[in-house]
Amino acid sequence: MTGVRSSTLATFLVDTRAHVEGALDRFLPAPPDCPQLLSEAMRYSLLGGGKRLRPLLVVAAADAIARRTGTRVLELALPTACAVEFIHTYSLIHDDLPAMDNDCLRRGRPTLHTVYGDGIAILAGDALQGEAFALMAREPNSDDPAVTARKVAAIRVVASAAAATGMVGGQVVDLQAAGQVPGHALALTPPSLRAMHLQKTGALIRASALGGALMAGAEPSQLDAIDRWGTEVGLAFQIVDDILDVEGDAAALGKTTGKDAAGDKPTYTSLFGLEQAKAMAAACATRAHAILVEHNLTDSWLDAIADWVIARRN
Ligand code: GRG
Repeated sequence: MTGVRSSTLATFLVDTRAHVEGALDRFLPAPPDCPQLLSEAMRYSLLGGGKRLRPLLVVAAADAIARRTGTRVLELALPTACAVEFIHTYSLIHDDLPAMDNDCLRRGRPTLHTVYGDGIAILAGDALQGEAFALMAREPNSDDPAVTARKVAAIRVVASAAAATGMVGGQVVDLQAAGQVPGHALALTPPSLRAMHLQKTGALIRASALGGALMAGAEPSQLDAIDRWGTEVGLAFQIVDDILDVEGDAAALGKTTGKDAAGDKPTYTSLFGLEQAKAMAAACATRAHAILVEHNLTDSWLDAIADWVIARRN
C-alpha cells in the first residue's frame, strides 16, 4: 500500500474511511487484555458513526507531503489517524456527561453514559485517551530511528493539542463561559471566544493535519504551512458548528441542536449573527487556500477537505 490515490474527494473519503474503520477496531484492546465491559463501552462510542474528519485530515496531510516523496503514507499515518479519533471520541463521551453538556444523543444514538452509566463512560473516555498515546508510541512498529523521531514529534503535537494548552484548556473556558463553574464565570469577548475555540476544537484538528505531515516526513516549511492551514480549518469547523447549532437538522447531525442558545452560551452566531459567522467561516477557507497556493500544496485533498468543512450539514 503506497498511498491514497483516489480520483475524487468522494472516493478519497470512502477509501480512507474504510481503512480507518478497520484499523480503529484492530488497534483497540479487547478481552482478555481488558475487561469485556470496557471493550464494549469503548467500541459503542468509537465505532458508532462519525464523519472521521480528524483521521481524514491526518491521512490527507500525510498524502499531500508523500506525493512529493513517494512515502508509504497509509502505513505511517494510520496509527496517528486512529489515535486522534480515540481522543476525539473520548472528548465527546466526557462532554456529554451530566457534569458537562449533559446530552442524551450523540452520533444518532443514546450517549454512552445513558447506556452504561456515568462511571463506565468516564472510564471508557479515560481508556481511549491512554490507548491513543500507547498506539502512537507502538505503531508503526519500526527500528528505523527516523520513524521513531517522527512518532515522538507527532505524539508531542497531539498530546499538547489534547491537554491543558489545547482541548482540555478550551473546555475549561467553555464551562466558565457557560456559567457552570461556581464563582468562576467568564464573559467572552470576540478575541477570547476565538482563543477558546482554537483550543477546544481547533487544536486537535490542527494537530491531526500536523501529525499526518510529521509522520510523512514533512520539511520545516511544509510543517509551518500545514500548521497554519490546520489552524484555519479548525476555526472554520467550529464556526460552522455554531452555525449548525442554529440552523442545522438534528437528525442529520445526530445530536441535539439549539443547545448553545438554550444554555445562553457565547458562540460565533450569538456574537456576530448568522450572516457574519458564515462570512467568517468562508474567510478561513480563503486563507487556508492561499496557504496551500503559497507552499505548492494544492495538488492534494486539502483544498477540497477545507471546502467540505465549510459546506457540511452534519
Ligand atoms: C471533555 C476534555 C473534554 C473536552 C471536550 C471538543 C470538546 C471538548 C467537546 C465536544 C463538544 C462539541 C459538540 C463541540 C463542538 C464541536 C465538535 C467537536 C463537534 C463534534 O465533532 P464532529 O462534528 O463529530 O467531528 P463526529 O461525530 O462527526 O466525529
